[in-house]
Amino acid sequence: MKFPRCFTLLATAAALSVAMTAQAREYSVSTVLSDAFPWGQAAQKWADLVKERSEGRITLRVYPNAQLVAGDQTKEFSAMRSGLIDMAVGSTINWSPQVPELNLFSVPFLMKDNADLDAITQGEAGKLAFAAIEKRGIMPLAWGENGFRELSNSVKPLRAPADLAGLKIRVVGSPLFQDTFTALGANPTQMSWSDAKPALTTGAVDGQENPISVFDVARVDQVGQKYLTLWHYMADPLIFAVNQRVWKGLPEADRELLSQAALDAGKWEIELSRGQQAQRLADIRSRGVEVVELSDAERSAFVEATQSVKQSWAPKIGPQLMKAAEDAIAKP
Ligand code: X2X
Repeated sequence: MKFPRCFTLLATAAALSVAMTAQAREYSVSTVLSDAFPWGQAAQKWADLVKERSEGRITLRVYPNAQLVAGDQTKEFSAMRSGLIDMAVGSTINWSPQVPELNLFSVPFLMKDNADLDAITQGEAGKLAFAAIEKRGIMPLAWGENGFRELSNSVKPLRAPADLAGLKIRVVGSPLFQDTFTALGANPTQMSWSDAKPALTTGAVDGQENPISVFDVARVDQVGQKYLTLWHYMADPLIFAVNQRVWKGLPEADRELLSQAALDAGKWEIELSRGQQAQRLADIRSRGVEVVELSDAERSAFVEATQSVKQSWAPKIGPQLMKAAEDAIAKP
């Protein structure tokens, strides 16, 4: 059959565009913090790398402020598992209610510095943590970083567990934190990050704990948090992850692309975040915040006071993972 030339051209263009739409895909990526923070920048970097390397075929659209779960950050993992969210760059704290093994990172004073954290995430313990996530219907791809969490409050410099007596401290809605701050004699109050700043502003809570980058970018000092104790009691890594149905539906080459881009974005963000740390602390000090650094003896008192938390949570984290983490840290 012979078609007029213009018709053939049109038909070809239509066929091409169908093929392109069949190939071009967009996925949602959830984060708690926006790209004003290293966390959101990690997700955006992932999206940028994926866009570039797929030549625009794959779009990762980042939805910050836990908006896909109406601000309820501890529901992010479940929403991703159910397919409501395709992907996320999420904190181990927020996912630990569904993946108890991730409480490992919240055990107070388990890791003392970045070397300890890296020894865990980059070794056997990291593999076990990823296996625990995979077992629950999510494909983990790479590590990023929110950072070591420091303690701020509006009342006084905190140097000893006794200083926390009766202080109302905002914590994330993950049960281990309730235990840690109760063990310290404080009065922990669970709430999402979106509720935290208003609660600090009105004085409904006296204090909070978050990495220096979060304290700095969110200007937590402007809501009366005048004292910041650097106690490095725990760090929450970030995890780049994908819903398993989405993952299984991808061609092998796209899986490889997404995975490598996540690894590259994670590495980039960890370096960025660590590199900014000293300047951020200097800026926080210059805004009039009294920064408390603990002596070894002062820190030991906090370690001592929270020992019970490790004992009660170790069985939930699992002996194999606990041991792998402790072995990784003990290695010279
Ligand atoms: O809610 C917090 O404190 C935050 C932003 O650090 C997390 O999502 C774990």
